[in-house]
This record gives sequence, C-alpha cells and structure tokens, in this order.
Amino acid sequence: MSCKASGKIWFNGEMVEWENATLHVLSHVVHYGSSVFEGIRCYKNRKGSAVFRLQEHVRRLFDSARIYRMEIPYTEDEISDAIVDTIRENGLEECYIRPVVYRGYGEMGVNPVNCPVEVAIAAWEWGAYLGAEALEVGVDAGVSTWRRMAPDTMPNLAKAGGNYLNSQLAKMEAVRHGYDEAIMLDYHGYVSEGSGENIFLVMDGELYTPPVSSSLLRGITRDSVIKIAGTEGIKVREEPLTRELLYLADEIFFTGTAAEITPVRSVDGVEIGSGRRGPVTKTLQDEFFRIIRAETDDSFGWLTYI
Ligand code: PPE
Repeated sequence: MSCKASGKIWFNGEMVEWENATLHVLSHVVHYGSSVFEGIRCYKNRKGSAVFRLQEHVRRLFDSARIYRMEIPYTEDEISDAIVDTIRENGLEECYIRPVVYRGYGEMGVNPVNCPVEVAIAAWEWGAYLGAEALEVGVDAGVSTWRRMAPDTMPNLAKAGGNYLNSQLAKMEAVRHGYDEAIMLDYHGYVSEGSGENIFLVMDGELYTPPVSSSLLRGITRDSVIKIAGTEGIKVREEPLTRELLYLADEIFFTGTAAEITPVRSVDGVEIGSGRRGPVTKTLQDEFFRIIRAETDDSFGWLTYI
C-alpha cells in the first residue's frame, strides 16, 4: 500500500518537507538493518481525533531501542509530543504514524556504537491493511515454510527493522501461493504470528493466543483484545498452539495496528468454521471500534486526543 508523499516529517527534532527527510546511503541502518520502529493509528471520532495507545507504543519503541543499546536522544514525553505535533502539522484527522529510530551515518562495520542514533516520525492516511473488505469477510492465510526467529537469534520483542526480513520472506511466499497473509510457526513448530499481526483462535467460546515465548511481537492490539475479552467475560488462554488447531478452530483472527482485527476465513485452503466472520470475532471487533469511535467510555484510558 502506497503512502502519500506529501506534508512534513519530524526529522531529528525539526519539521522538514517530506522529500527532504533523507539519509546517506552509507548509514549503518541501510547495510545492517539497525532500526527500531512503531506503527500507531490515530482515529477520528465524535469527540475529535485520538491516537490509540500512544503511551504504550512509545514505551515499546524505547524498549526496542534498549534491547539494541540504542540511546534515543529524546525522552518518551518528547517523542509523544513530536508524534502529536506531526499529526497536527499535517492536518490529518485519521492516519497511521510511523516513528523510526535508526543508526545513521558514521562508521562502516558491524559495530554500531560510533554511529549516531537518529529519529524520524512520518504520518499518512492508511486504510485497511489487508484490503477494504477484509475486516468483514476475512482473509485467506497459509502456514509459511519460513519460521519465526528462535529466541536466541533475533529478539522478537524488539520491533526492529531487521526482523522484517523474516516477515518479508513469509509474506512474499504467501502471496505467491495465492494467500493474503502468512502464518508463521516458532522454532519448536508451534503457531507464532502473522507477518505483521498477532493471531487468535476461538474454540468453544474461549480465546487462545500463543504466549510471548512463541517468538512473537507483544502486540498492543493483542493486549487490547485480551483486555476487551476480559470485560466481555470471554476467557483468554495464552498457550502453545499446534498447527492443526488452526484447522479445527471455530474462528481465527489477526490483530495489529495496521490490520486492526481481521478475521481469517481459511488456513492452507481449509475453511475456518463457517468460512465467515464468527460471533466472538464480531463481538471483539465491535467493542474495539466502539472504544476507538468514542461510542463508549474510554475506560482503559487508551485515547490521546490531539
Ligand atoms: N507481529 C508483528 C510481526 C507485527 O509487525 C505487528 C504489527 C504485530 C504483531 C501487532 O502489533 P501491534 O501493532 O502492536 O498490535 N505490525 C505493524 C507493521 C505493519 C507493516 O506492514 O508495516 C503494524 O501493524 O503497524
């Protein structure tokens, strides 16, 4: 999905024109994948425009940087303010926000410590991630031959640019095989996550999702769904899930900032449940969007109005 190349980008503390937010080809990040980033959504609702779980996203950005020993030359509050400023500056009411922290131009060689840590924040309008109809009719997924990284290889809890090389392989394979999205297994062979989403199964009215130890990104939408399920009286189990459970589940859905809550209608060509969005998925989706659209109380304190 393309992003509109216009407006301003917050670039190392200054608002610059979109086309001027550039870096040198010998920047460390270009060669060694040394970046961490976030994906955040801002929604227009009847009270104004609100960023969804801003604090948690900024926190995770700093956590990702901490894992890679990158010192961000700003505080969490400064980055949160810069995100809000970027949305305002571009006059966006509803958008996707992409803060990225990377090792810049300094020295070549694997050791990154002598390269400056730089920060950019861009925002643009981004519609439904897996297609306009996906939220209702669901997507077709296939289990990837590419596995998620073993825990002692690349840290999955860091939302690092380099991790997405693994996601890219899985996504390209999925699309080549005619699927919309990939489901990856972890290094033990248990279900992990999608190329850019977490995954939930519904079985006998209860929710199942793989634990953090299954090599996944600890998604903020995943956490939101777990919390909403709690208020709806739906039991959630975080436990290792075998591949064949994907074929037996009554319902499956993906969660992510970009994907929101997207039903999965088939896995490896096997129809899930009735092959359409199930009742538990719909209940969770409805409540998720009611909170975002300010049609119910923001009792979790998830919305930051800009
Ligand atoms: N797993 C992965 C691998 C992942 O990339 C995401 C987000 C998630 C889980 C869900 O995390 P959260 O957004 O906190 O609920 N993927 C982001 C990037 C997608 C992209 O194509 O770029 C996103 O959804 O913004």
